[in-house]
Parts: sequence; structure tokens; C-alpha cells
Amino acid sequence: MRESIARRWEEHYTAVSEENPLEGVKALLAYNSVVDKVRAIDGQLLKLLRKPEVVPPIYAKTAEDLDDLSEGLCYSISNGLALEVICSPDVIRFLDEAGGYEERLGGQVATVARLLSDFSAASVFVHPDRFSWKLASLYQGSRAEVPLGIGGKVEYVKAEEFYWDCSPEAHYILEYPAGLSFGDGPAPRANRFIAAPMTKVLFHKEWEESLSKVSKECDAFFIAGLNHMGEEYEESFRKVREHIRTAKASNPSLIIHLEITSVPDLRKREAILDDILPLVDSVGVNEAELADMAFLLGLPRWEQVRGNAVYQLEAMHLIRALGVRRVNMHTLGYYLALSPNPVEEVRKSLLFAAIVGAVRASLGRSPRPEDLSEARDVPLAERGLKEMERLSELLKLKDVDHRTFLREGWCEEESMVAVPTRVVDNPKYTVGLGDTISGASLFSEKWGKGPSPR
Ligand code: 8BR
Ligand code: GLC
Repeated sequence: MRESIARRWEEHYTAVSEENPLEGVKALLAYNSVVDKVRAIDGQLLKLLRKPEVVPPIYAKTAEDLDDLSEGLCYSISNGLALEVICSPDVIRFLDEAGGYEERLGGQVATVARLLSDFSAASVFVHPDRFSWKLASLYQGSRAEVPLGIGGKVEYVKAEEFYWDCSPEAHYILEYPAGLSFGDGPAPRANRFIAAPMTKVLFHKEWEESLSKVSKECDAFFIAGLNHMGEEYEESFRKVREHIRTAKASNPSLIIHLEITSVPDLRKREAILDDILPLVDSVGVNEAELADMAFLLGLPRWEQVRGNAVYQLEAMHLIRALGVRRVNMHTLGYYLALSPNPVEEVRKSLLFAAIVGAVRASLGRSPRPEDLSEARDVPLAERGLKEMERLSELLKLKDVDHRTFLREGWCEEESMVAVPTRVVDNPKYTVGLGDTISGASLFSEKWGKGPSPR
């Protein structure tokens, strides 16, 4: 039975049209762009660190010294969990001196901006977070522009030429393959540990002044980087709410999307849930971020939400109950979406995102349209088909059409769509993959009339 279903999914993938669904989209993206310094973790780096004797049950949300760094790394590797930890200047200096990095464009905004540019979006407007010359130069060749409100008009500056006098920020991305061991058993999957400095997103005044006019020209406002708004984040979150309200007031059909990222600080996570989520139309998450959010929403089964599609669905419904109309979750092997849009359109966008994701995993860089054929030979994830069977059992209990779900990936009664994805055996890098997947599915999904004003 699974074989015939797998064949059906191969057909769905083959039928994904040659058309580029991102062509012509108009995107507003805020807030975070950053220089990512990426390297693989190897024995040489690990030799410089003290290996913890046991896997710590928790890790320090701010790594003050090398022991905190070792514990965070051990936690991430042993659980195969992507972690992002704020680090003291000493820890950052240590990582910098270890060397061997490749400098790349990072941060959710820059990652999605690069993808949309390469897929011929009509407009890609970015917030210029800490644009040093280095960061601006990494935007080279992209269509991204920084809109600036000056004297009641909007001026557009190419992102690659934009610079303002602020201290730059770099993140240290330590990638590991499945099987690497540091502390306990081998890493169950490839993933990464991110060390970020204490600097935070800087709001740009003239960008803010362009917001009302630029929102009118866009289809969606993609928001991310809330985890990089410092320890005293209240004022920043107030500004984010103000930006959302300004944008929505000026263009009621603008889709407001929040990309959730790992937020180790519980207070901050609560503030996102209480004060930001109720203002957005759409949310993108991975399974760990979903489990974190669901925990606060009264579903304390963290491990189950991380690993089981039925619990994930329950968690997504909890987010939807806050008024969010579209919730999109990606995890290794499958994506799951609740959306107000026609199921066939949603499936198309998920399949497209899965192709883009597989190509990025295999090439280790943002894909371009001509790269997409690379995904053709990447096998479908068994795990995705298995989790879909679990969901189908649930639908059977609810007495809705579970067979269609397995073969077509949708259940109209539940506004639910799932797809098994193509998973690359040895991904080159994992950083930025989630943003690429979320951005590809958000901007390729066709919204009926767009969301109504909130
Ligand atoms: P985050 O960046 O939010 O962690 O998301 C990463 C996503 O990348 C996962 O949800 C998974 O769908 C995808 N992914 C990973 Br990780 N490894 C992959 C691989 N080897 N092939 C295809 N997709 C992968
Ligand atoms: C976070 C990190 C950034 C990385 C991105 C990828 O924003 O801070 O360094 O590029 O995640 O998802």
C-alpha cells in the first residue's frame, strides 16, 4: 500500500509545473539580516572544548564562558536540535579565533530576500538591520532594495549599496553531520549550533517612515528576528506591533506573516504569543518551535509535538485559535499546513517549497530556478509517509475521507494539507533551510481575496 502511495507522490512531484510561482511577487521583509560565518564542526574544534560528562538537561540561554558553550553544543548535537545561543564577547572571540569560516548572507530576511530575488520577484524590500559594508556586499547581485521615507516620498536604495554607521554583527554557525558525537551518543540528524553576539536588531528610522507607502505595493509582510531584540525587548515589540498596524491600515489585504525562530527566553516567547501572534495572518514554524509555543498554550507534551504529526496538528490548531489563519510547519520528512486557501493551491506551494528545500540542502546555497531539477533524484522521506499514515488514522476516527488524504495530501473539511518531502542524504549545510522553505511556501501560495482587516 505504501508503495502505491509513494508512486502517487512521485507523480505529484513530477506534475509540479515548470512555471516559477515566485515570479512577480511583491515582498516586504523585516527585520534581520546578518553575516553568517559558517563552518563544519570537526575534531580540531572539539579538541579545544571540555566535553561534558553527561548531556545537560538544559543549556544556558546566554553562554558566558567556554563551559556554557560546550554544554550548549553537547545538548544540540546529542539531541540533533538546532540551537541559537547568545554568547559573551569572550566566547565570540574564541569562536572567531578558531577560524575556518565561510562568510554568507544570513538571517531570515536576507535568506528569503535572496531566494525571492533569484526567482524573479517583482519587489523585494528589506529592513536594513545593521548594514555594514560587509553585509551589504553579501547582498550583491540581488534585487533587494531598502525603502527610505524622506520628506513624504519613498526613495529606494539597492541593498548591496546601502550602508549606515552602526556596529556590524556576525553569527557563528557550527554545522554537524548526523553521527557526530560530543558527549553522549551520535547526533540523530545533521543540524547546527548558532552562536550569536549580544547585539540586537536596530530599527531604521527612515525605513519606518516608508512603511505606510511601501505596504501598499506589497502582497505580504514577512516578519522575523524577534529573538534578536535584546533582553529589554518590550519597546522593540511595541514597535513591531506599531509597524504591523501601520502596514495593515495602509493595505488591509496585506498578509502579515511571522516566522517563528528558536526563542530560548520564556518571557520573550510568552510576549510573542500574547502580543504579536494575535496580529498576524500567517505563521511559519519548525517542529521544535511549534513544541515550544504549544507548551505555553497548554499542550505540555514537548517531545510528542516534536516527533508526532498528530500532536503537531493539535499544536497548530492551538495557534490558529489565536486568530492566525495560516499555520505552516516544516520538519524533516514532511510539511503540514492549515490554511484558508484552496487545498490544491496549498499543496502546490508545499511541493514547490520541498523541491527548493531539497536543492538547498544538496547544494548548500540558495537555489536558482535552473537548479530545481537537482531535486528529481532525491528520495521521498519514508518518515513523511509514515506520519501521514498517523494523520490518516486520526481522520478515520473523525469519519472524514482519510484515503484521499494519503494519496492527495489534503483534507478539505479540516483545511489541512500535508506533503512528504524529499530528504537529501548528506546535506551540505542546514542553516537557512527552514527560512527558505517557509519563504518559498508563503510567497508561492495563492491567497483568495487576501486576509480581511483585523
Ligand atoms: P529549520 O531551519 O527551521 O531548522 O528547518 C530546517 C528544515 O530543513 C527542516 O524542517 C527540514 O524540512 C529541512 N531539511 C533538513 Br534540517 N535537512 C534536510 C535534508 N537533508 N534534505 C531536505 N530537507 C532538509
Ligand atoms: C537565525 C540566525 C541566523 C541564521 C538564520 C537561519 O536568524 O540568527 O544567523 O542565518 O537563523 O535560519
